Amino acid sequence: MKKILIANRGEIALRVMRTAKEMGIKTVAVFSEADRKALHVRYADEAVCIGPAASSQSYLKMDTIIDVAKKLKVDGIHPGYGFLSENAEFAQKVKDAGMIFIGPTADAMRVMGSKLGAKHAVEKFNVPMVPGTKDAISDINEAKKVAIKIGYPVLIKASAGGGGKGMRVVDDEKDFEEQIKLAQNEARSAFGDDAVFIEKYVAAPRHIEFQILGDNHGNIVHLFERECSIQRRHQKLVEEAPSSCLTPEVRQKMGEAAVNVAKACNYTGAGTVEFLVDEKLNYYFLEMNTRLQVEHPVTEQILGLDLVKEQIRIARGEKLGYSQSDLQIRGHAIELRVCAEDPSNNFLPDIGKLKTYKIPQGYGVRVDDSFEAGMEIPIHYDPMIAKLITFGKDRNEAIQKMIRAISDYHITGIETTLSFGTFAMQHEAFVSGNFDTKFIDKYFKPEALAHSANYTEIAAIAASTVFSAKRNKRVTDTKIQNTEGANWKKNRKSF
Ligand code: MV4
Repeated sequence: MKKILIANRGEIALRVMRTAKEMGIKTVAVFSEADRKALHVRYADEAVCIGPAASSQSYLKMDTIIDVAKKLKVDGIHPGYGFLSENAEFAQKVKDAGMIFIGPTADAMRVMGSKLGAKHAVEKFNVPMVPGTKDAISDINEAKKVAIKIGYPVLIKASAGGGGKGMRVVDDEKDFEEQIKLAQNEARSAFGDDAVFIEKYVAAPRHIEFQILGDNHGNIVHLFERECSIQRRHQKLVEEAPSSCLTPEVRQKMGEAAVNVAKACNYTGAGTVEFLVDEKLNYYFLEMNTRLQVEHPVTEQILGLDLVKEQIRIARGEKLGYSQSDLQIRGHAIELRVCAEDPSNNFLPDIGKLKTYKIPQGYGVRVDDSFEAGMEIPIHYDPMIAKLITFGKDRNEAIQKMIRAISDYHITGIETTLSFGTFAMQHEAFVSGNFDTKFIDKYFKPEALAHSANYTEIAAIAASTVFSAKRNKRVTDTKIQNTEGANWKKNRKSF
């Protein structure tokens, strides 16, 4: 592979191009009229404008992108995440045009693109799933019987749905029929497919996903898990690897289940197997994402592997080159999504110009971004500005580094989720590892923000003072000093 086209924008386009460059592969950027001055355009060896700002007229134009790729004699296309990354038709078109789609086969994408299809595919592979209906609901009375058997509350899901779209909780049999009908209508208009099914509703689960790699020679490994329980409206805000709640035994079992899911669809490339985990550490396979995910850097940091490099190597037909027993977790990594959203105002998207933009540096800090001071946040796309990733020898070190890195990150001109990051890193539930997908609903109030921002400053002072005062003896990393303002103030005075 000598030249690849990146069918994406923003930080992920840049991130893919950096690895390509290291591998001696030339890069082609595509961009919309809104992205003329974007960094991914400047970084690429060649760049082609493919249409107006709206994604539907640029980044989603399959044939336009493939035409550009053919004209520029590209060998492969990397789809990044979002846009066309999980579109089986696009993967097929790339292949039919004689190029390599850097991702799974169109078949694997098709199977896993349907939640019911995925359940059927893994049926014979000993993978735990939430109790529910196996097929699309066609007979309401049959479905009612299943609902009674599994017990209310039940959750209605759309087979073609994603990101929580089209889900409905039903608490009582009297609402069942009406909710099914509403869900079917909603699914038909949103996804063009009215197949819905029901599952037992797992209240306050944790979201834990396993990274998978499969080559074209039948080898499949997992790269352990990421926990993404801190979400809002199905948007992840904080992710980490490994999870703070799994035991080595459960981790091993889940890893085996994840590999089985990948085997069930002859998976090749990088993929993610998503599980729900309840408070007793029961785990249930939910779905498989057939793309590189936003949060992949935390896995890279704890394994010392470049996942884009692995994707390209696999796409070139190379063997994995390691087996499961060669892979080991080293350290702990946390990612915070830095989004142009105002946490003090319901996380409403904020628009404007980045007046100041200075990123944190230092050992154990990584920033994947695509902005510079003076740039405007385009309103047409995802509001994510950057991903701030920290890694340390253990979870506490990664948390401390995150608190420090956030306080070293200077953004003015727009509101961001940085302040929420400080809140989360200092919250007792997060620090102790005793949290779930209801973290924000349960604990977050805008009033907590100003408060924790002050703590950040104090934390930085306290940590550095302790460090030098004790002649390089670490005294801060046994316990994160984050819970009580009073303690912080005491510490500060004593320095
Ligand atoms: C569930 C669930 C509870 N019980 N399924 C949301 C997105 C989709 N990928 C699956 N989702 C859920 N499925 C059962 N049977 C709760 C959720 C859910 C959720 C899952 C992961 C992370 C955050 C979430 C927030 C709300 C609901």
